[in-house]
Amino acid sequence: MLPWELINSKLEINQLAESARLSAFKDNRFNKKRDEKKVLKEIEFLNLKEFENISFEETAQICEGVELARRLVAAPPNSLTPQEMSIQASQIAKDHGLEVKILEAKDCEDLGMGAYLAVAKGSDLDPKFIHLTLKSEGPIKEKIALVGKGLTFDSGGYNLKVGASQIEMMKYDMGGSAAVLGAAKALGAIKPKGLEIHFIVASCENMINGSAVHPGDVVKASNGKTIEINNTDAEGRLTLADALTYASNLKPDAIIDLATLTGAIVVALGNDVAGFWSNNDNLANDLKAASSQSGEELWQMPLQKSYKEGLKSHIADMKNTGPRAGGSITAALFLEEFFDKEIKWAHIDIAGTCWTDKNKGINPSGATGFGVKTLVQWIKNK
Ligand code: TOD
Ligand code: ZN
Ligand code: ZN
Repeated sequence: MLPWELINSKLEINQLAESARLSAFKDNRFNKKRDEKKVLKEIEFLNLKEFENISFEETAQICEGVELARRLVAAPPNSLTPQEMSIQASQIAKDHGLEVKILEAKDCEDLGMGAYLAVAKGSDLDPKFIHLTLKSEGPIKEKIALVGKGLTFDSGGYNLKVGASQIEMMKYDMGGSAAVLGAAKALGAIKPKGLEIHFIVASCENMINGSAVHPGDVVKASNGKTIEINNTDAEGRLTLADALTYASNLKPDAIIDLATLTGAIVVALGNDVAGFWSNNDNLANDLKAASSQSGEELWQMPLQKSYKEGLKSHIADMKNTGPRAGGSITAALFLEEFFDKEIKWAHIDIAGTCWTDKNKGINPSGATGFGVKTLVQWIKNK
């Protein structure tokens, strides 16, 4: 029995329920225990007489979003392909009444998405550009775009991941899109008022074949800027360049992108804290508030303008990789080139927090579902 004098609000009881449910999460889809029926069925709170009629519905809806994100990240790359990601997104749309638009390679070509398609062409699997829209009933007071990096596998391309770079882990390189799709599921169920929310994922693989992009190639993104690809393993920002341009063209009030973008942020902040950057103090403060409520830890990093020097190219408008020093910051500065300046923006690098080898009550697969709870809380706080 818990000392109930510690629990003095419906919020804390819901937080307790959420922790219990997410700690009991199991994912045995890919092993012989797949038919095991030992799953948590019910949590009963006793002697809560002073708290009558508490609803756990919203907590359950948020947990479903986190659990979906975990399943997406944990799924092997031969299972969660761009095609499968688009099918999962369409299912969310169907279940919760969201609009769904899946752009094929040709549609992306017509939009001039030369950066995204340069990454995608190294794979024999078709890319799928996913756009879900949740529109509340009644007057819309704010339009938001949530963008997730959706590399279902990142080999590094011709700048192949070798040595200790954990290529075998790179099924997780769509953790940002898992957070966005998990949030789409949760918010599709919660149905917040007065908001139009766009969920955008430029999904593809980063692979090597006869058509794969060469280190040194110059490509043009859909906002007309040219990029010299001096490192094919910095592919996430190339896909995000076109995804952010697409989001910007929707003229949202705010854009948040989430990506497993750089190892540099893992070196800087580790596996318990994600780094974020923003061009707007109000948005930054709102994100910090949502993070302290969700329990998902964020730390604000600088948009150090002097580091833009490192992205200068002799041949194109910019290059996609700067010096190793400050690598997570130059990645954020690169992204800032791909949306209209007056749009409030935040970038969250979850390369460290999207996966854990510490079995902190999280299912043995290690996928955390990081980002869903903070995105949902940020929206709920509006
Ligand atoms: C980088 C710009 C992107 C790449 C990232 C990725 C690194 C890896 C682990 C620290 C490196 O030095 O190889 C770094 C630093 C720990 N690599 C990265 O950060 C090429 O992992 O592939 N993004 O798509
Ligand atoms: Zn990469
Ligand atoms: Zn990547």
